[in-house]
Amino acid sequence: MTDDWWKSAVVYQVYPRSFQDSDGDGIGDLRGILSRLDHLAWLGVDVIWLSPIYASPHADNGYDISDYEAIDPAFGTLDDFDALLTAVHARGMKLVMDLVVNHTSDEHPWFLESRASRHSAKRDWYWWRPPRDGFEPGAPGAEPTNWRAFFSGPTWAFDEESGEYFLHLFHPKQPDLNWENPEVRQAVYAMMNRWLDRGVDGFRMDVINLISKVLPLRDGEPLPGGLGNGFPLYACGPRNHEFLQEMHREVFAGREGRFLTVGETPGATVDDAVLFTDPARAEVDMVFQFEHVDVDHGPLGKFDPQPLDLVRLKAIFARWQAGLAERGWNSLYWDNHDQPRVVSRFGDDRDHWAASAKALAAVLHLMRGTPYVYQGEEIGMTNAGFASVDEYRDVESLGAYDELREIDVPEQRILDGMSAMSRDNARTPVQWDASPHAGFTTGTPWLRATPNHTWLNAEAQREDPDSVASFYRALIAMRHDEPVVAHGDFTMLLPEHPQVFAYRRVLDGTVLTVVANISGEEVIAHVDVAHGALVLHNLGTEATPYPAGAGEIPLGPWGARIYLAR
Ligand code: TEU
Repeated sequence: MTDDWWKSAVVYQVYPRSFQDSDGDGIGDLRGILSRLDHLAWLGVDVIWLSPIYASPHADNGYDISDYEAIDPAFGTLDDFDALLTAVHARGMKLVMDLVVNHTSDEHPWFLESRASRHSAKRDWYWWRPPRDGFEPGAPGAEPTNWRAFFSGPTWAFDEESGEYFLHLFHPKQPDLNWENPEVRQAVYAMMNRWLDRGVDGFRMDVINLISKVLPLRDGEPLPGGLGNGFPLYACGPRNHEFLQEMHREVFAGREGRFLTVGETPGATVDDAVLFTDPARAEVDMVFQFEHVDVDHGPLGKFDPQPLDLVRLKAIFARWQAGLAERGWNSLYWDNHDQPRVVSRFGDDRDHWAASAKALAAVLHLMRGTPYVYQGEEIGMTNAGFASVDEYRDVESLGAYDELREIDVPEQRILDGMSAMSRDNARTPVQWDASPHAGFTTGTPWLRATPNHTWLNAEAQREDPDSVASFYRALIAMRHDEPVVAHGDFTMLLPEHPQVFAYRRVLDGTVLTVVANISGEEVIAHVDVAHGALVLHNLGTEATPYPAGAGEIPLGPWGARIYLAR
């Protein structure tokens, strides 16, 4: 196996809570995942990334870990984990764990000890600071910096016992670890090594570009609403690369190259990503960038979505493809547990559901990079259609609701934004079949299934060669079978066209041309394709396919065409 095997691999993300429940408690679990491995094998994915399954109070659905080496009882036991790992490997697949080490749960023993006393041996494992000069402890404005948290409100929580504040970039139950402290880093590396020794095949590293803060800690630029923007003071910080290179030396260097490491790096630029993923720097193999999933955020942020500007979206992808063409590597994704469903977001889940799901899949999967398929994306799962604030569980969405109400944004505008953009859209149960709760559970699901599961489900698609699932399967097979997909160069075509997403991939004389209509109108794409090029896929187009080489390609609403010329 070559060190860069992941360049022709496809990763499938499982959000265990919503994937498959095996014991009827309404929460997905490890045995449920085990029961669905045949679906993943059928799809042809190479790697499974498990969102956190560790012990957690679930303030942020497991991204608040209270024991990195225990399986949360809601998901099962370590024996269940070992059984799953064995079964995944038996099918020739790999298993990657979610590594959440920018912060722990406030119920982690490390934090309990740190909080116990200003003089605790672990006090410096977290960020503790006295009230701001001139302010009474606990008084508004006494927070040591003015940073706004990702989930709204300040990033500092006051601890009455010790009269000091602790830092939490996310939820107050997610205190940030102090990576400046070598004891913290060594404890993380030791834990990582124990998971690799257990047979795990790598890690997805949660917000791994937030672990190095600019010192001394200081206020950010003011934001509307009175808090400040700390992001430039904790994202891609001064020691970020140093820490990742140390992690690589302490954890991966001595092992053969069977691993996949992907860093989640919100706000990272292409230049940052080159530094993170240049193999000569031995940091991570690839990163999740956020530019393309922030492209529709409006003046009020994520929950104020704007119509898709395809020209802007294409420019983002073209910049990332070009920026990592020589050194480093891209991940490719639309969906994950933090993003709304792409067929609802950038596609058309009403009039052209299947065609738009396939067109979006085609343009993503045939670019240069490692694709990530989020659970249910392969069957074209849509947003949930939540209408009332009471239907939401996501701490980010609920925090945004309160924050926007406080600045008098009309409630319906907020609810519309949440319905379009909430993370809960990605967290409804996977739609396995048309039975109650979509075959996810025999109990009451922790979050309701989307009603369209009666027709939109895996069972209805598996035997249908024209289904969304069958198309994802074909795209994954293409990455395995056609080297041009994994290793070809990339040229964006028609960059200024507002409806057509087209590009060319070339490797050793093989030319792959992808042309998709990302709109509900008929278009003619003026793209040159070699005479005699093979039409691998002619998707969703009513227009009569012109012979390759005519210089123009008519496409119906959400139509797509994939050509291969050798
Ligand atoms: O997400 C990091 C992150 O930046 C999120 O706040 C994301 O930007 C936002 O939800 C998208 O709008 C990671 C995990 O993926 C997320 O589930 C966790 O809530 C978060 O870190 C804290 O661990």
